[in-house]
Amino acid sequence: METSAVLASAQDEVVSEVVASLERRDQAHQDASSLERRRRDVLNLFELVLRCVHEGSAESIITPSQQIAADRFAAGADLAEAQGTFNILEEVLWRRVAGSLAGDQRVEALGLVHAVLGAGKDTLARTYVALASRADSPLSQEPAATGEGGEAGAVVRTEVLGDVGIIVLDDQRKRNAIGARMANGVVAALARLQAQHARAVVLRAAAGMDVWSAGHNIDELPRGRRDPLGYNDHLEGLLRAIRIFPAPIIAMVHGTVWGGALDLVLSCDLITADETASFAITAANLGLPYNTTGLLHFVGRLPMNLIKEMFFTAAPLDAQKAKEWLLVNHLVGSAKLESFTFELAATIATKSPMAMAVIKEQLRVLTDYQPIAAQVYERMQGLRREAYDSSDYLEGLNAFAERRQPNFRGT
Ligand code: KGA
Repeated sequence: METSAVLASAQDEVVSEVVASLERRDQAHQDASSLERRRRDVLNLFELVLRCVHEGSAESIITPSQQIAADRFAAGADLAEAQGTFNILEEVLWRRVAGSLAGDQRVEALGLVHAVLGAGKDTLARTYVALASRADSPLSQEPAATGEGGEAGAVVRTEVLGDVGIIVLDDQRKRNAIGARMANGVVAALARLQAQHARAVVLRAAAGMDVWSAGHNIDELPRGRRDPLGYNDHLEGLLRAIRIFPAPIIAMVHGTVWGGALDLVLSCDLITADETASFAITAANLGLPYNTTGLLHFVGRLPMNLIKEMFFTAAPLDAQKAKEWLLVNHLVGSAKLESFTFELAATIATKSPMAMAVIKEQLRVLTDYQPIAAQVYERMQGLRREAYDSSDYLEGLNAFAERRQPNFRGT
């Protein structure tokens, strides 16, 4: 019997044992978490571990662990407490695996459980350290995402319409620029919608905005000597969360889309837009060497000559042209955009969630992974480093802050 099947068959007992153990532990600490919430949290974690064991990889636990860390940090829990559930679950799973499997299969399963929960705990610790070292970060001041209906001042709102989740980017003042607060807000909203078993999600800007998103928050980009779009960048984490979300996500675009927001839109599964939509990738205005993973997102979606024109001119592609180039799936009039998109999402929500989740994942793997020799990748990173260490990159950032045209010198 496969390890994941052994674990899945023990789900109820494992979850009950972990919850009971946490209850005993917290009686001493007077933590008053509700039993129901605790059971749900343990079950979510168990399901994540099960998925990782099934996939033979810890990748799927990383983004949710970052979110767990952000939530627990914001709630004032210390790291040991946040890791407690992972530790207890690991203990219980060890006993379960040791009692049900034998020989090589047992050794392999124990190793996998240890690696998955270890990666989760490691992610918790890294996220705690990052948050603690940025005690003035927006994330630590105020939870970024809202529950249904939203809270005053939140930049991301989540709504639910039947089986469809709606995530609303709502920072009119900063034109929905995506910084840590907004990116973490969307990741948290996705985690919440996943827990609620949303079968399709619509990602949109708040009604009335004529900028869908101004892209990466330029004020939060590092000023040289560090990869501006490294693996731990918040927008990068958000793109991964969108791409691995196990249900279709439709970007509904009314208004203009800039820079990394285009990467976000392309990372969604479908795009609907109205005549106000336009799409620009403005890295060359900032002197910013776009990251290889990001370029791959474009290569997987658009013809090479269009990608080159968009990157080299940084000029917006209007809605009509975006339709002609198949960047958007559907171009509809403004008055109909919402009803059309929600109907499309509702139709998708009636289809098999398991089939869709696996097809989405297969397509992601098929398009995301390109075999590149280590040497070639390192050479590309070296070339990128020269660009983000250059004075042109600083000139691009300064020009944006000073609201003027950049004067690039190629140095
Ligand atoms: N990052 C940080 N702040 C931003 C921002 C951004 N991307 N875009 C806008 N803002 C702030 C801006 O500084 C101003 O703040 C406020 O939002 C309203 O902007 O009020 P403050 O504190 O001065 P503005 O420009 O007055 O609004 P507008 O006239 O309506 O013009 C909207 C647009 C979107 C056209 C304009 O703001 C703009 O050009 N923004 C930058 C768009 C862009 O090029 N984004 C790409 C970012 O880079 C990126 O995503 C990557 C990674 N990339 O391209 O490779």
